Amino acid sequence: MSSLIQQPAWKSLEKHYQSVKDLHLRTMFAEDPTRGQRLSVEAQGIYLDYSKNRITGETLRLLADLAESVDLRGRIQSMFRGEKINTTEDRAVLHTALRAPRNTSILVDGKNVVLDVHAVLDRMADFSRRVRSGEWKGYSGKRMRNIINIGIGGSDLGPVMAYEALKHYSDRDLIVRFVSNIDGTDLAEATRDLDPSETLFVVCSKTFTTIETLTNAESARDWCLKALHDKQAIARHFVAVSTNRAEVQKFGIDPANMFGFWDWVGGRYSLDSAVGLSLMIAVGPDHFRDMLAGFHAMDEHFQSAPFPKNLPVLLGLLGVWYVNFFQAETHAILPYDQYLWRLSAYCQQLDMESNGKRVTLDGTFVDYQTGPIIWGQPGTNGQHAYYQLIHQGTRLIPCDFIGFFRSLNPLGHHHDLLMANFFAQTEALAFGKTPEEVAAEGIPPALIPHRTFGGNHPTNTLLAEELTPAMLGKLIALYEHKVFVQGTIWNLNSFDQWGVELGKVLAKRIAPELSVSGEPELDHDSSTNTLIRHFRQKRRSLT
Ligand code: G6Q
Repeated sequence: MSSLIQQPAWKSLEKHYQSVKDLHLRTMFAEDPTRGQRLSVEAQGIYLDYSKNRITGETLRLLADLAESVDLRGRIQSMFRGEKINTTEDRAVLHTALRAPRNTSILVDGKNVVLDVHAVLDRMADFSRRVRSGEWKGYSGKRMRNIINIGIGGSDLGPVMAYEALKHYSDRDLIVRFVSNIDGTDLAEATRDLDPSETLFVVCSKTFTTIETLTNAESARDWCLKALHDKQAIARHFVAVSTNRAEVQKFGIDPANMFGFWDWVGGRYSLDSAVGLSLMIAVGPDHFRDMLAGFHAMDEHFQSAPFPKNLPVLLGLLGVWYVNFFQAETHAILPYDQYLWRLSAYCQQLDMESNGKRVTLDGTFVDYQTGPIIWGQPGTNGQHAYYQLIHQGTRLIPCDFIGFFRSLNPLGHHHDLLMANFFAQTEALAFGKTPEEVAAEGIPPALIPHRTFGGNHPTNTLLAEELTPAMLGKLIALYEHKVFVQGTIWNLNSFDQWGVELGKVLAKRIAPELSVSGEPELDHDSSTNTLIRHFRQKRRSLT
């Protein structure tokens, strides 16, 4: 048995669960008219209402005990101090240093990394200004009008999510696109209407060995050379973001046009490093720095706020309550803001790649559930699709609702209607509609079960003033730290990703076996062998 489930706090939670699992939010709200105010907290401009969770004061107290029993405080300090808490890769975990103010000092192997961080940020800012002003010219002397980020996973999801989120603040004269999929369609569609002489590629890869990114970058280089006819053009149309100088050079990108970062930045935690270069070009260095300040403000809150008022700790512990005691399989993130339409996909990687693990830091198998499946779409679209299952399906799906007081695009009464839906959904999810209430509406008896809503579906409501760059930084840091809290409780290394590494190796073996010319020997299982042969045969007949 693992030490986690033997903790007195865990055992107390198990016992406590039995006594609260059937309590209904309807009853809890009826018994305590102040619950809505009491179970809420405001910090860093974010108002979190967590009263519509299936918890009592005792639940919160026991969850806080659990956090203390795994030394969450100590782990937070270890991360911020730059200790090598990514033990399987023997690395520090210091994405928080990427947003540390210039005058601070964080040492890794005796070196103040904050100086390096700001040196790169200054170079990025200078380059972004030159591109935005037209001072940076393409090979034929034209200014850059198109920016294409080539990257995948952590080198794509962060920049694309943040670019979409901050589009309102971006230079609308620039076309900014993101290519990630090795499917040629992605690059073909991204470039088909663009002029190579006005296009800048930002090739983003921590390792600079990722097959999708390098293949896309090579094809992008061919596309450029076909129009510009001179290898010298590459230096004006390609820049790299990477930790691997040698590979960048081998690809043909001038190291003077490379923006570095460090092995203590995980891919999915790298948006605020040079990986955010295309975002910085789009929104400008000032907005980018505002975003970093937002990240940093949340970092400080996470480090210093007492647990009962600590946003990432609260969200993390509530998540553990549902995953481990209610056995919830998934968690939905539902932003009611069109600009945040990629946030759920971003959080999906952040959470599932970090805590999708079944082995603890000590190398033993867990005997409890770990990271949930993260999913979602922006409201109100989801309401016309999958909310049905959340309301009336058989599963318990905790949800985070994220909304803003003010819209960046005030248009008639759109925003009030959006937010009316926002509030109505969490209300309906919590309280449902009883058979008696349905009957009172004059619904025929046969339809009453169909029209009844059980309610008791837990939600968190997060509200902020407006989607600014700083607020985006705060929201992302909030979810980063929530994931850390949960990884700490589950005793996981949230910062490696061996499952992703596996994928990078597997395809390399099969790629040569698909060769059109020969009939390479196959040594897989009978299903894979047959599929490959079938593919080769069909493809040959189609060429
Ligand atoms: C993120 C993962 C993974 C990674 C991509 C791209 O935490 O490690 O999503 O970001 O595989 O890797 P490169 O940046 O090295 O190309």
